Amino acid sequence: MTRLIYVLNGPNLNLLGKRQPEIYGHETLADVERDCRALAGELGLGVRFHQSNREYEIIDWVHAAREDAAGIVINPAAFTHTSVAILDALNAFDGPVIEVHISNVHKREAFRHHSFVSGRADGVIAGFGTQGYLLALRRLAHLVGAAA
Ligand code: DHK
Repeated sequence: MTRLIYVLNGPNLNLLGKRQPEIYGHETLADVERDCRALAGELGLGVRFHQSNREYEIIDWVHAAREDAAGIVINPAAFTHTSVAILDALNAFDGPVIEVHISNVHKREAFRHHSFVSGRADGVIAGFGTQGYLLALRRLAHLVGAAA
């Protein structure tokens, strides 16, 4: 059975590749999605990939994940540092959650050093660029016992 992983992306990540490339790199979110799908196929995982600039949509996808997902990769972007609501939604999800940040948030402004989501995440990846998503999928494949 293919295990389904939700890969959720927060605000401004639709501009990945164009926005502050010195921090977030030159890859677009479409590139990230393509690479996630390719790796997921190798790992025996399915992927549902979403991005939104609206907090409630991310919350709704976490609720949807309760129905059919084995795990979640989430880059909440700026909501990382502000959203108790996303934390609460993730607390209502039973499977493993990996939090990803493209940049090393700890090397940046002090307001980026705190994450509400880390209070729920089973692992946190920061500063590995967009490769962080792939590392997160590999970890989830291990945690959910994927076929490959
Ligand atoms: C992305 C953002 O948009 C910021 O608001 C976060 C995160 C960091 C990232 O590194 O992926 O602070």
